[in-house]
Amino acid sequence: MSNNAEFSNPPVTVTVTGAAGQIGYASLFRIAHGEMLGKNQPIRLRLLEIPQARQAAEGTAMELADGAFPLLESVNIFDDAEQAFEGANVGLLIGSKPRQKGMERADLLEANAGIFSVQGAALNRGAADDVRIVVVGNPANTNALIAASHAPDIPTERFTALTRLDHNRAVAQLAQATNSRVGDIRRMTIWGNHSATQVPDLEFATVSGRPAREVLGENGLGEEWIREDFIPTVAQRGADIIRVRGGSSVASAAHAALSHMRDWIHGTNEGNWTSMGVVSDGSYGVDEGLISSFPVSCRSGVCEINHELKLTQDTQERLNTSVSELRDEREAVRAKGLLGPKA
Ligand code: NAX
Repeated sequence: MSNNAEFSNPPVTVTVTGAAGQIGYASLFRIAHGEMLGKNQPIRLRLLEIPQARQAAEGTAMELADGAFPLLESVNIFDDAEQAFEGANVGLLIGSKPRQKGMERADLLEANAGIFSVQGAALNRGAADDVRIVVVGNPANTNALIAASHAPDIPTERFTALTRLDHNRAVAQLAQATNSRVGDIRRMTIWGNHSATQVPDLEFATVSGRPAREVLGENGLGEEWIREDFIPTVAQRGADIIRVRGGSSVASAAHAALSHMRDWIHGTNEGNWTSMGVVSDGSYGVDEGLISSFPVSCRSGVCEINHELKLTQDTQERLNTSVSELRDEREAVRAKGLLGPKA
């Protein structure tokens, strides 16, 4: 597709599932433009779709060709997970079954377990040794857990779930409340599940280097704003977007997924961190092995949970509730025999 003689890095293979969907469409052109892996990083795209949506993915590939992206070496389309993940260095697992009317959460879990178990096994078989995976498709945390459980040869740390959109929403809310710029906000945290039980936490956040609580206080905002406004606004933002926009979050979700992967590979800024759903090591009362959102710092391609924080009692109680939901999700899929050998 392009002559990459001018780029010195060897190409990276990026597999995107749900490529013909909304978030896929909002992601692919930016990936091809180097906004995820950098402006010097040639990319080979492998797109996975279900057979019915293959043609739409082919249309997207035509548009990608028309973008004449210098970094884009090739685009291949598959409806078979094993082929799609062959040689993958990066996996964006966006495609999933949406919740339909009358569907219980357990049904949704089961429907998606079918998808993510197959994809986990396919990753295990064919992905590159350095593969890094972010699961966007909901229920993202448990889908990531299912995929990881079917990939015994891939370290569980390489399977992550997207909570960066929640993180970004929290940063935006704090910036707005303190009349500051988003770039002035650091150390925001999302704990727990990517669901209504998530725990947005600004306890450690700073605004231009000052404690967020102090700056909020100067703006006449305190505990009540945090409990009644900040936390529910962030946790219910997805539903609010649907109500106002008439459709779910798309471009902001794509942006979050790209930022998640960029920070993982290129690192978080010194003195700052981000939020990611990563496998728990038992910290903060989160059962070992669950995929939960934590504050993580990334360096040299490795993200680590920050262990030094002292949670308020309220945050810990909220996190316990979210963990209990994650535990229930894991048990629901385990009971159906949908967890793989590594669970
Ligand atoms: P769309 O319905 O537009 O696209 C999903 C695509 O996935 C469809 O093209 C479908 O054909 C494909 N697909 C289904 N099963 C597949 C399979 N087995 N293999 C490959 N592709 C498959 O949904 P979209 O708006 O793009 O959202 C995608 C997912 O992201 C949903 O599960 C959604 O709930 C989730 N979200 C997660 C967010 C997060 O922060 N973690 C936020 C945004 C979003 O709600």
